[in-house]
Amino acid sequence: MQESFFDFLPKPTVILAEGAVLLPGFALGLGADILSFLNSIQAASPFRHMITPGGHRMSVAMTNCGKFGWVSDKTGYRYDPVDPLSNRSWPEMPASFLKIATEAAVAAGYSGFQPDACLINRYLPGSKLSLHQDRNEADFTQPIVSVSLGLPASFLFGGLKRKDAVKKYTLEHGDVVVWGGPSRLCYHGVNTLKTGEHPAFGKQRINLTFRKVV
Ligand code: MD3
Ligand code: FE
Repeated sequence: MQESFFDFLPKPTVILAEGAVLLPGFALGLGADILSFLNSIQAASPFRHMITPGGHRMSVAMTNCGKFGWVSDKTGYRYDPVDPLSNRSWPEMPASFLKIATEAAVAAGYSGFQPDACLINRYLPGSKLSLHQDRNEADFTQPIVSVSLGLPASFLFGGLKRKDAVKKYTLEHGDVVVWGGPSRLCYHGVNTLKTGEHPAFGKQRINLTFRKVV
């Protein structure tokens, strides 16, 4: 791809909506670290396609690290301290994951964010995530921090009602978004991932979402 003079300038923070702060490239330094931790995490708790309460198999593959993991099956959604595939605790949250999440929260104005769950989503070309709200957590005054790696995605960001208009944003490798305040319960989703090749992550997109569950 063509390089330009401007590639060397840091991209400024973008306020997507009240409480939703995009920090472009905030996690760029973490790419290699994340790839090696992903290998050890998925050795203990492999990526799997969860089943929604409606009986559909999700196209996004998921695993977790941290004290709690997000799980879906025919009985519903929940945060579980045990991986149902291994019947063991989820892999520990790496210190570098925790550090980037808390530093991003501080940069967006949320001090004291102590995530106890990290959901790891893997998108291959063709994967998508339908419009939804994240409301299985106990305290909605706590933000969610998301880290995007690998192939870019077209992200959909709506309002507090499912039928509200959605805006599209491209989330690129290294981008971090902090979703708090009035944006915490907004509907959101990810359009079908397009084929591509990322130099470090190959034909996939990885998204980490850090949450305070209890
Ligand atoms: C806006 N993940 O795991 S990250 C999810 O790219 C999820 O994998 C998407 O939605 C992904 O639940 C989107 C951006 C995101 C995460 C949480 C939010 C946006 C949010 C919570 C509230 C509002
Ligand atoms: Fe979500």
